[in-house]
Amino acid sequence: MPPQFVIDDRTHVLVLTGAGVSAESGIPTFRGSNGLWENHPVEEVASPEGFHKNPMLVWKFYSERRLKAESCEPNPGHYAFVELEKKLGDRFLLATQNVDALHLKAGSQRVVEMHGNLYKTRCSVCDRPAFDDHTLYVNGDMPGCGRCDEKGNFALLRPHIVWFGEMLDPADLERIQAFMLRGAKERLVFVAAGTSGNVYPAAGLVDTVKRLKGESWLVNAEANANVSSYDHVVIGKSGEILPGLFGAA
Ligand code: BJW
Repeated sequence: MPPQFVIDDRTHVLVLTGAGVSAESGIPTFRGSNGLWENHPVEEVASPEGFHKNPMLVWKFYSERRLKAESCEPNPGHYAFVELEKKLGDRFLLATQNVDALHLKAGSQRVVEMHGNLYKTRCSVCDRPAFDDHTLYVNGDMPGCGRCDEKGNFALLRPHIVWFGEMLDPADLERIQAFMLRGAKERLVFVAAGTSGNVYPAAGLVDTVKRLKGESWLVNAEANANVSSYDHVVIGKSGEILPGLFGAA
């Protein structure tokens, strides 16, 4: 019998996903062999300093990822969370570190994109809201804001991505926190899948769940950096494990 946890009408499930969940859809992960960071130094393409130094390189990196992700489809791991949400409704929240939007494409609704969205762009200077954008910026002309330009200053558009050293949206963190506090009043279950457990604050969620006396599960291809923090660990591919993980009471 594969591992399974039972859902009853008091169960609240907070999911955290990482790049491993999209690996079976054909999207490369970050760390490890063939990971994105192997050929693209993280400080050059995923930091504010890297963008300031060479915006063209950063836009090329994200444009290539836009192109790649657009041709990818959700896999059974993504759909397992869609089914779980149908059962739980408001007692479900999916926090993803992934920017590929595949959870949304699969049909998940209660989604927090902690690290942004590949298909959104915002101004690097002013506070105009992020907007939908599938453009591939590869031809050398860097995109300008348009609004800042009106005031005579050229301001670069940038990917709507949370880079290292940048703050996550406080509203996203508050939404996750509020969900955990509400869930802990009944039964809080935390399921992390396909993440190396290296990047904070996402990697710290399991510790918060523990403090709130919740139960935690890790589904990952290998023992990750914070594996010892979890109550239950299932080693394997998320697209194979997740569809059978959630059983009804
Ligand atoms: C499979 C599989 C299959 C494969 N099935 N599994 C506390 C302590 C120390 C440092 C910090 C701290 N708090 C904050 C920091 C600083 C920093 C940080 O965490 N640094 C660490 C690296 C040490 N964090 C930040 O800067 C964050 N900002 C912040 O906290 O602001 C306040 C602050 C600032 C500065 C100091 C202190 C406070 C922002 C983090 C932004 C991360 N951004 C990135 C790139 C942008 C997104 C993008 O371009 O796509 O987000 S980094 C990259 O890593 C990306 C990912 O979302 C993120 C996590 O990676 P993930 O998803 O875990 O992927 P992998 O590749 O690492 O792992 C995949 C796993 O899947 C592997 O284990 C495989 O085995 C597995 N797998 N196939 C199941 N089929």
